[in-house]
Formats: sequence, C-alpha cells, structure tokens
Amino acid sequence: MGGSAVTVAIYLGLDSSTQSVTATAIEVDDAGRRTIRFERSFRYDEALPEYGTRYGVLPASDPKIVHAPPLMWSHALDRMIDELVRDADVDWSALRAISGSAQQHGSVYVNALARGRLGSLEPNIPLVEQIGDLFSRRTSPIWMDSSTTADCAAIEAAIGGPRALATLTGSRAFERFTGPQIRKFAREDPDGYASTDRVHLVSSWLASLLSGHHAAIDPGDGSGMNLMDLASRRWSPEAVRATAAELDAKLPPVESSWSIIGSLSPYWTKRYGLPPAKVVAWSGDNPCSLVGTGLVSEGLVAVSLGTSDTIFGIMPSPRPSEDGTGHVFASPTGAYMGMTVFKNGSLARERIRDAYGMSWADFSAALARTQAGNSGRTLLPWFDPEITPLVLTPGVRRHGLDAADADGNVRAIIEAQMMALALHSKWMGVRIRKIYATGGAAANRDILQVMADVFDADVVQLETGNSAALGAALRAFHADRLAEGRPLPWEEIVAGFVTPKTDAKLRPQAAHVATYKKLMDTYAERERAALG
Ligand code: XUL
Repeated sequence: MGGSAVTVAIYLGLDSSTQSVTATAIEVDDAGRRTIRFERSFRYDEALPEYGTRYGVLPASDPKIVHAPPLMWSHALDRMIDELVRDADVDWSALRAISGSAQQHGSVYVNALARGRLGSLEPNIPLVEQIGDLFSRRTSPIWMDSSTTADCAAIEAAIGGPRALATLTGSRAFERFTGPQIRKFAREDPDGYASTDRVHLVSSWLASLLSGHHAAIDPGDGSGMNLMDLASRRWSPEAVRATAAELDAKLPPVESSWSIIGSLSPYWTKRYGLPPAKVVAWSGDNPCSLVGTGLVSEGLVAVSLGTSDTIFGIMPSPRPSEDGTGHVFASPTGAYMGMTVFKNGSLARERIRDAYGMSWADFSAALARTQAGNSGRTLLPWFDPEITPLVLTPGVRRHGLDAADADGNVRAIIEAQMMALALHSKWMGVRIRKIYATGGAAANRDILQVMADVFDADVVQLETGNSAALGAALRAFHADRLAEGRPLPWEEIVAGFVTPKTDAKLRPQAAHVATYKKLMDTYAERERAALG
C-alpha cells in the first residue's frame, strides 16, 4: 500500500425477521466509494430445525395464537455472526458499528438473572447454552398473534377510546401490539409476569445480547406497543398504567434510534475476534426499511412484500388515521412514518402457489397469461386472521372464481393484495406517484406490474430486496458519524446505496388503470359485505 491509503469503514446491519435472519455489510471509504459488501440470509426452519418452527413460528391449534421461541432468535444471531466471521470475505477489523432490525411488536420476557448474565457470557461456550434460564416466558407472542381483543378494548376504554389512544400513541389498540400482549400475559400468568424483570422487544433483546447489558428501545419500534407517547417519545404513564401493574419498572428506557448503547461485549470480541465496534440501538423492520429504501423525505412511499405486506412513507408531523386503519410510528430519521400492515402477505401467495403445485416461474407465467381485472372475479385473501381490515375468523372468500382455476386464483390473490394496499393507504392522504418496492416478492416484475396498474403509479425496484438489513447498516453508519462529531444528512447517508436498478421502473398501463378503478369499488364492496 502507498502512503495515501484509503480508510475503509464497515457497518453491519442484521435483520431478525419472522422467517429468517439476514446480514448486510456495507463498506464506506474516505475516497467516497460506497458498496454493499456482503449479504447473507438463512431461514430458521431449515438452519435451526430443533426449535420446531414452521415459517418461523410454533405450530398452534388456535389460528389467533402465534408465538416463536426467543431462544431461537438468539441462537440465530450467534449462528449468523459465526458464519459472517468464517465465510465472508470482509476485513472485520474495519467494523465500526452494528445495528439491527427486527420483526415488530414481538415481546421477550426475561428474569432478573439477565442483569448479570448478559455481561458475563463465557466466550468459549455457545450463547444458547448460557441463556436458556433467562426467559420468564418461554415463547414470545409475535406480530401475527391476534388473541388480545379483550385487552385492546380494556386499554382503549382506560385511555378514552380508540381515537384518544391513537392521538397519544399513534395507533388505536391492535391485537399484535405489545401493550395488549403484555396485558394478556399479566392477566393469564401473574406468576410469570411477576418473575419478569424486563420486557423487551425482539429488537432491544438482540441489541442487549450484543452489548452485554439491557438495551433501550428506540422510538421507531417503541411506537408499535400502544405504550409510547408519540409526541415526547417517552413511555406514556397513562398507557403504561392501563396495561399492567408495575410495568414502568419492567420496560427498558426509550432512547433515540441513533443512540450508541454500548460496544460489542467480550463474548463477541473474544469468541469471534471482532473489534469492540459500537452497538447502535436496534429498531423495527419497517422503520429500518424506510431508511433502506431511501425514503428519508416526504412524498415517496414504499411497499414491502414480505411475510407481511406493508405500505409506508415519511410524515413530517403525526396525523393519526381517522378511521383506525393504519399507524403513525416515529421514524428512525427523527420524523414520523405512516404505515398500513397486512398479515396475508407472502404466506398467502405461497398457499396459492402450493395449492396448484406451481413454482414461482409458473406463478409469474400464470399472471402474464391472464387479463388485468380477472373478468371481475375476486378473492378476499384471508387465509390467516387479517390485520387490515380486522378479520379474526379466517377464510378465503371467492366471487365468481372457481377454486379449481389455477391461473384465475393466481391473478386474484395478487390483485386482491394490491387493491387492499391501495384502498387501505388512502388515510395517509398522499397522492402516490412513485412506489419503491422491496421484500422478497418485489423481485417479481409481473407482481409489480399489477402494483403499478392498481396504484396508477410508477414502481421502482431497488438493488437489494433486503431493505431492512440495509437500513440497519445505514443507521449504524449514521450513528457512528454522529458520535464521531462528523454527522451527515440522511440524504448523504443513503446516497449510493438505495439506487434503483437500471431499467427497473414499471409504468402503469392506461387500460389496466381504468379496469382497476372500477374493480376497486367492487372489491371494497365485497370486503364490506364479508365483514358484515
Ligand atoms: C408491522 C408488522 C409487521 C412486522 C413484520 O406493524 O406487524 O410488518 O413488523 O416483521
């Protein structure tokens, strides 16, 4: 190397999602080069079969109850770091900061032993062998759970109704939100609740494992709890009181999304030879995706087609959804984000694909050979209980559609999902002209064409579909620069990383747009009728 060696910094973003864990490492050098250096994913079901999950969750007889093992998420974190250090061709000595993203709302309940254990993990013993006795609740309810309707009603009543709760916390009470979930646990298992010293989110729990002490919750993920005062970004004493006794002592503090919560604990530095890189507060997957799709200013929206389908965009000031459809979250950039979430995302697409014995290529071919509008035939895609609109008793409803018609059902599921996204994001009050598409199914251009036609908007594919892990890496970069006294504006943080793929824009086709304008009224009517 010559005298003018370029300094390279590596930032790592991890995403602990419903079905898999993903790592994205980015490289930034002081000559201005920016590269996504490395991406890797594995699925829990295949990599860690001993936990018995299917699609990342534990099988249950009641479709409203959906839990996953917190030990598995912890194990997966350890496994991923092991694989990164072993296999990735990255100079980890240049690692400056790590942050993470996690599925939102899921809660991890730990006892008082965690206080000492987190910081004294033995580097020569695998993590999973040292933390099994820390959980005061063996399984964690996750965002797919919809078993807390009674708790939602009680919390809303205590705060003065759904609108009052939405004004205070950004959302009316939702079954999957952490507050209602904590309330149910405290009610059904008072001993388990009493032995809980800390209630973490998935994000703050994994950050705690990395830093070796109980980590804070960031406002982005904290907004998914029905517990945080959105204006002050602190726990709301009223909401905490309405949820469970002594909860204030069990919640980690809320700290900014760019706070440095510590550095990698000796378990990671000694076991894997990593440097004591900064650990930046973790956040939820949707807030991280906002950064990872480059939506750092108002006017653009992203649609993420993952296990859940979500639509979100920046909001400069909080405008809660009048009809209770969506959420306002704190954005990890410091502003706010509006969002609507659907549970029947990728698993519903897979159910249709599998029901007709198709590959994804067959699925695309079926979409390509069917007509926009499906001759008025529709399907309400509620294979599992649905979040938007609220459907607690699942069941697919077909209109004019023969269940044996494979191609018709493929088109119907995609059109239903896109029309539901368009209808239930109207509350955000944004005229959507351009959509950034991310998540696994965003790789499929036939699906994206339906999105463009339904929304009458351009749809842009990004270089990576892993926007949550990329967003976490970018947040690590941002927080490191801020902590070093060399802050960069968000536009500069994301520049060069969130570039749309060349030739990757899908444009709406006028004839199809007209078809969907009509069909959307029919779809909305069928949805209303089904809800009774
Ligand atoms: C967001 C939500 C889902 C999960 C998926 O409110 O419930 O998008 O975050 O991981």
